[in-house]
Amino acid sequence: MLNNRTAKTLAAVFFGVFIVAVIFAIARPGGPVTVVSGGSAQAGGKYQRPYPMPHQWWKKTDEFYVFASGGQQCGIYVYTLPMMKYLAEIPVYCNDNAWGWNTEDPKVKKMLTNPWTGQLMDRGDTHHPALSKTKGVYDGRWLFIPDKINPRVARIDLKKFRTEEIVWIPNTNGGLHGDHISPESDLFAVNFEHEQDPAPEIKQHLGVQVDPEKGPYLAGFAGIKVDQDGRMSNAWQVWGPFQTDLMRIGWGKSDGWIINTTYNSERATNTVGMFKKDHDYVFLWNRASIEKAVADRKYVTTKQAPDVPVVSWKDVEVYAVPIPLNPHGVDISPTGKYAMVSGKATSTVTAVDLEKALQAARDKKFIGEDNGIPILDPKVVYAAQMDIGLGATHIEFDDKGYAYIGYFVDSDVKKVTMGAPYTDLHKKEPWKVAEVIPAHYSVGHLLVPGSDTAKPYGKYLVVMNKLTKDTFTPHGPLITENHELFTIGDGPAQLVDQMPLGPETHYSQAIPVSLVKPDMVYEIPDKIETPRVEYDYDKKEARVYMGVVRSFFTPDAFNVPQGWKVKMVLTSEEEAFDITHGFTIDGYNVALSVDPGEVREVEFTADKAGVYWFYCMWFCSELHMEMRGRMIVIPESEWSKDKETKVVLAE
Ligand code: CUK
Ligand code: CUA
Ligand code: CA
Repeated sequence: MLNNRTAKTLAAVFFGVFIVAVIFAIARPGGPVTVVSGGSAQAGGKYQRPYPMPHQWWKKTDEFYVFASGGQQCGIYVYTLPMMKYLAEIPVYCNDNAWGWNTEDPKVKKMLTNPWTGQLMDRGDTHHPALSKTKGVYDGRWLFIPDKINPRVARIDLKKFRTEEIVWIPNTNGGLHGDHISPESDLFAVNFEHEQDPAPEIKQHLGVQVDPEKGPYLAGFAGIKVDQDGRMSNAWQVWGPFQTDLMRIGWGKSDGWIINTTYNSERATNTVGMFKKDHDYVFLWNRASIEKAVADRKYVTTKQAPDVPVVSWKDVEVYAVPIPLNPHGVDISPTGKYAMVSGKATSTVTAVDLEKALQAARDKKFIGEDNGIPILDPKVVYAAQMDIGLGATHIEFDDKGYAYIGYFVDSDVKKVTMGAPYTDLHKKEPWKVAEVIPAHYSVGHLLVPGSDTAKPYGKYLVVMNKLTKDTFTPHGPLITENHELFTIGDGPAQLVDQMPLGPETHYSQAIPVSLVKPDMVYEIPDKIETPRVEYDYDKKEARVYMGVVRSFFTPDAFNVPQGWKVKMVLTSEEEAFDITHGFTIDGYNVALSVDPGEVREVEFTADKAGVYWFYCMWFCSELHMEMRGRMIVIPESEWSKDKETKVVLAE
């Protein structure tokens, strides 16, 4: 046997040889493409980067876009799999200078303004993005994302990677949480996690009184109709005694059912109170029964929203399945048969057989009721209850009959076998741990591409850790998040990459690159506004129509009386892709991007007299620095009509 010292010397020699080999490889420019080994995957495996790096390597190697909610970042992060290349942010609920999305654009401002109070709400918290579907699988048209702070839902157009529309939800102050899209994308639904003392009309219709200080309060969820062209509108709300946390809209075996969890069946107002009962619920809501209640006019409307029907939980078909201690995630298996539910304060994860649950509901096999909601017998509807770890959070599914359960406390992912029909796929004993995958650290959501569809893609697992600790180089007390990529499928999961991503993603969805075909430029409108300045003395408004093209603003100077409103329409006449211009004015708190072919509006008040340069912020040509112009703000007492700017266009 080698003594310790010999072993160390041998190791040093080995390491030296390895280093020399690497240096040799690096020192051969123009040599054949090699793969530098030493990663965690199979040496020379496809997840390692080649050296020298061929141009477009990432583009040619990536298979999926990932859309990750940004949490307090307010929008969506976009990156790719398997190369983990951070590409973009899609701004939604906050001003975002980097991505040219600010509220001096009246369209952005309108979307972010509460229609009932008129208040601009440019703070947000995004949690659960949902990709649009056709026939239960992703179609690459839109991405939906609600705000948790304010009651609103955004739709992002995947042609432009931009927020296209925001619909505000009436009758609630905020606290929207879980959400999901129906298999044909005609209904988007979102849970009210935070209980409310709602409008008197709602309390009266429900026949429930609320003590504004002590509660118990009311909650429910909202249904949003999505048109063929994506346009959203409030369709209905269901209100009742219980808050609701996470949601899935079923498909396959659970088609037509909205499935959500409550962790506060106690209807308490503090943490201790929310743990009083040893169980809470998963609810099964029959979508058709809600629509029938609306059609039968069994609803009320409120002063705030006279056209949004509010239905009582008593007038719809709903069942409860007891789930131990404060469930959080509820996720549905690919055939729609199982709802897997995690309990935050229990070591169990429950698999509810939705087929059996719906049969038991038809047979009226109840073991009681809670606030009038019939309770199904766990003995009949549970497919399994697995006691396999601490702090279960969320669950994802692959294409081979496995479920992946994230654990916050255990800091790992348990890969488990599911029951029939999935036993045909994995051919193992069902509801057992097949593999424990360590995470760094404390798992929140996880992502397997296509997990919430009838046909998951499998192949990759991204673990979204809530804590990062010692993973990356230190950078102060507020620490980045960590998305960890594993390959899954044949053989044990392999950690192939880790990526820091800013605070704080909750859930992500991934779609094949081939299903998203973004436009790279805007279509230049048929009629381009002639550059000009119009002065409206009645409204005290100057309207500036400005052309934007390398490397000019036309007009490049305009006069405006002090105190007037300035409304600008900026038209990019660029047709070349990747030539974005910016528009900002010294001292005026105005900044936007103008993408190729894009028409952008800006509004502000010219409240300070003097000469103010505006300039382009995106480096667009070698004359980028020269791409600037002047706004001259003249005190009203010195203004006369002959100061009006006349734009003379060069022939
Ligand atoms: S919640 Cu954040 S990890 Cu909003 Cu989906 Cu569970
Ligand atoms: Cu246009 Cu820089
Ligand atoms: Ca509880």
